[in-house]
Amino acid sequence: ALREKAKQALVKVRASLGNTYQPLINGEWVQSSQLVDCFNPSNSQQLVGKVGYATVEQAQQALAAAKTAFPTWRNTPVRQRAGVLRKAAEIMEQRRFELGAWICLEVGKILPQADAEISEAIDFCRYYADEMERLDQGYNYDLAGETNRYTYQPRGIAVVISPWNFPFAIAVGMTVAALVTGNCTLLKPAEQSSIIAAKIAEILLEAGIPPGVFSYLPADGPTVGAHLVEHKDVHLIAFTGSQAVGCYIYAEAAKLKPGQKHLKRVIAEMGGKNAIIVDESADLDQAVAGVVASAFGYSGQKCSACSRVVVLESVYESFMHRLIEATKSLNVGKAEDPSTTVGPVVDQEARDRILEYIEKGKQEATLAFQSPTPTGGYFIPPTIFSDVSPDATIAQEEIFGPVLAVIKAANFNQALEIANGTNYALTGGLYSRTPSHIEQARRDFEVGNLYINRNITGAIVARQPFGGFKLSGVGSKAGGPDYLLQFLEPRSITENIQRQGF
Ligand code: TXE
Repeated sequence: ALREKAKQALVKVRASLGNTYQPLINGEWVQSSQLVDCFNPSNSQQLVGKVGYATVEQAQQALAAAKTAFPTWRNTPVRQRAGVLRKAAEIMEQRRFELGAWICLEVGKILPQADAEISEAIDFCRYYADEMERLDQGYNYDLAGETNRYTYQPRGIAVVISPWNFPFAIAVGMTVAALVTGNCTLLKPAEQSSIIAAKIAEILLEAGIPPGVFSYLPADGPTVGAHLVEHKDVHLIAFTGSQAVGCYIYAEAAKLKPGQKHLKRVIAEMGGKNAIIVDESADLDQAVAGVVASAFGYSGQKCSACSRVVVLESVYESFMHRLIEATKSLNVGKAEDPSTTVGPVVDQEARDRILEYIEKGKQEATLAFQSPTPTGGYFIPPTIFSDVSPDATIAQEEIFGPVLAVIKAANFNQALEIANGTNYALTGGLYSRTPSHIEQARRDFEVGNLYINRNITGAIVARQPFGGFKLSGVGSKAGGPDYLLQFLEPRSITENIQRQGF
């Protein structure tokens, strides 16, 4: 029945392809004459819609509206702010199949994975609503004659800059975290996923977000995005995307502009070069299934994807054989086709970049397997390189495509050293039935999210706060109890309540 509903939603969404989406500023859908076409990655001829890119002037209007709305929003009872998120979650539940179909057509994600994103967004709304109500109680540390109250207040104006790879869940997660904590929020989505972001704006509007508190600004990153990052009135930037842009934002946030009286807070999630270790005691069937799902799901376009597998010498041949057999069973095709397991990559630019890495890989290592590829969209075959050196480019740089580097290790210590040997520290995995190896990995595997004997993608809100360290990110434990604190300013108020003798 669910599959049937998803199919019907796809038919309905197809009927509204080609519509135009405009920015939402101060509660109004405004007009931009700079229209940009958006095509389906599975079928590069199919127009999904047209997006009106906000101008710098419109971004400034959104900032001014946010400034005006802030005093009221910061003093709106948390229950009411949380209520908007709960209402948004309800609307997402009602529209889930339609939203999934938009994700499928705009960024080429297969329907079950698109649907999982809607669930994640709903969880973010409900969890952050509950968490903010809990934080709002603050803490009382009273002494005789003195009260001590610890409370949290919003920071001000937040800019959310979101990526295209989780165009709904990540954009919703960052946006609602900023809103429920009382910040007025401007969402600048990735160029490749502005239509699904327009749906977020529709939902928030319907859920009762007041004018000015939230604006949707589809726009070009290096001009309008950068303008927002650099603006003196912005207090906080929540970003998920590439390392280069994340580092630029971090540096820019430290620069004081004329008239700026605060330092900007940056929350940045910047990707990974994630490894799974397979030792000699691993259940190889389980390991292969986990590696294939983690490496090739959504064509490897996840910051949490497995892009390196480090295998101990004694099981290397056997693992490689099974890995290739399992990869053969993947079905590369159009994202909307129910038999597809691996869809396209997001656009021509991504495709060209990944193909360059594959060429590089052919020089650096052995091409062990490549799936057949269909034509007509931005398809890249799942690709496996074997005998990869730990310091090869394809073992060090984030490829963000369905390309897996298999690296041989002589022993477990060396495997751990190889796994830790990149600039990133996001997700990691271990397949093992050796208690001492599991213990050692718990202690020494340098990642924010470690998964033992299971695939390494798919963090669950409230259970697996998601985010890394080293060059993977800063302040980005999304979906966990620490995340909202980044959006808040803690304050302590101490009051002497002894009689003062008057
Ligand atoms: O990211 P960008 P792209 C990685 C991944 C991928 C690579 C490039 O390796 O191959 O980044 O992807 C906005 N000022 N990840 O080009 O450019 C941009 O408009 C302000 C990892 O899509 O970082 C978009 O909204 N904003 C990843 C957002 O930044 C700017 C997810 C991300 O775009 C800007 C995505 C500027 N100067 C990509 N330039 C993850 N961590 O999961 C761009 N933007």
